[in-house]
Amino acid sequence: AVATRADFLYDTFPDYFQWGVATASYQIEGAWNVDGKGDSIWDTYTHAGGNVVKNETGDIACDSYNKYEDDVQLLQDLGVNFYRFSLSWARLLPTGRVDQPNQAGIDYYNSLIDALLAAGVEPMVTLYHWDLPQELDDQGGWENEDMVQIFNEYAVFAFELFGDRVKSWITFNEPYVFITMGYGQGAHAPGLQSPGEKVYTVAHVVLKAHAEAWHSYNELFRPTQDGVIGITLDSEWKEPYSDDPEDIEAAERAIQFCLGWFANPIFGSGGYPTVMKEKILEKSLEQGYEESRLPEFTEEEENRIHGTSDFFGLNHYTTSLVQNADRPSLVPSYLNDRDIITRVNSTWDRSEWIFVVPWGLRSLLNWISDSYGNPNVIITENGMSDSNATLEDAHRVNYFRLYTNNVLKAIKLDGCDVRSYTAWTLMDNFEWAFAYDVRFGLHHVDFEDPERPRTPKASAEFIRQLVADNGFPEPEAVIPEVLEPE
Ligand code: GBH
Repeated sequence: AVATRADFLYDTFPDYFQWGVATASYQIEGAWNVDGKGDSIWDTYTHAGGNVVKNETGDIACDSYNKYEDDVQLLQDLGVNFYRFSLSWARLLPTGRVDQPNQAGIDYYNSLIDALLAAGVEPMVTLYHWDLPQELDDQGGWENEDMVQIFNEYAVFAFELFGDRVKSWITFNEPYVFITMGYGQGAHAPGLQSPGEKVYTVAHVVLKAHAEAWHSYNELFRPTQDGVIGITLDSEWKEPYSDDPEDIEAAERAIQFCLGWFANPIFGSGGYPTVMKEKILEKSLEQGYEESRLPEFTEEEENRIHGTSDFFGLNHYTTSLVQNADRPSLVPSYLNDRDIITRVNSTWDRSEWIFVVPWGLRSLLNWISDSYGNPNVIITENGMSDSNATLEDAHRVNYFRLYTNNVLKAIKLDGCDVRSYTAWTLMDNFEWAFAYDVRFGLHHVDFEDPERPRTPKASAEFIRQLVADNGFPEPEAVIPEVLEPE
């Protein structure tokens, strides 16, 4: 019989496959104002009030600044190969600039890295997971062209300090999200609302900053430190709403406007996707602009950015359906520029904004392979939320089981070059605008208790077994199948 999309694949991952879990500094560390740390834009944004559920903050969060040894123990218990965490730029450099480092911040990350290595867990470090030092935002933040060199100096500072032990670096986490949320919708720090203009100019600066940091590592550090450095991009899978060719084209366009925006300059043909250039120019002229709201790279810049990633870092959570739509609008917006309508299938199981569509990840991995010449992909985040505090998180176990099985199918049945998988997240933490109301953790954290105790959920045991087995070995007895939704 021919296998269908819903069939579960009993097999193991390749021997080289690596497993990890992830966190980010602002979401877990707390200790927002101790030992010389500077403020970040998330300190400002949460303290301002009115921006985040219940006006919660990351002031304490999981208190990982003080409890990192507990975190390392949890990682060791899970048996994962690596831990993906991010550096708080303002803890290392309170002003954002390298001329005034904070020794306590340096000591903290040295201790964490050393504890990880002693526990047999490789550190994977993200330089920027959204907590820009406030002083740099005061100077224009990511709108400021000077950020290209300022970020590069920070990156070099981190390579010099930690690169003897850190062999995997990620420049930016999800530029699409922090730019559209922070500068488009205003739902993340720094809370600006310029969805038709600043989103594009900020992305331009971020792409250049990423490229400079990659070149610095490549030229100055790779020869002695011998690690890898890349970027993490996020994307939903966009499934055509119908088999109407216009919807098929619209779904492709939707991916280009999200993933392609950042991936085409680095992994694709270079520069922004053609469809973005065309649509945004057309809309801009209609709206009375004299030129496109999408900036252009010089040929030199385009070449400087192209090829600047040693891997394709991918964060993926969910899928949506895309329908073609003409969206004439006088209001410039990256959402309207796409000319699509997004829908969901009401039969899909969901939790908050996540619809459980496991085959969407397999489709996306195939799209990346087809579009960018089968690059080596590291899945840097994938996970499932809930809004209750249960330890019996069967829905999360189901999500991980089916999503990781689709990674396995992408590798074994489709030939996609996926090298690792990272579960989001080690423990419940500060979930940005949703604060503590939305939980993604493998471990429950009690935010009412000053000790912030961590307790494993059923999903932690599931991941531990998955890592131990390196996949899904053939079951000894026939067990009832859990079929995927179509
Ligand atoms: C990732 O972002 C982040 O890298 C990570 O820090 C985060 O904790 C994790 O995923 C889980 O969210 O309900 O319509 O308002 C995901 C970015 C931003 C996507 C908020 C969903 C809310 C959609 N997310 N967005 S809505």
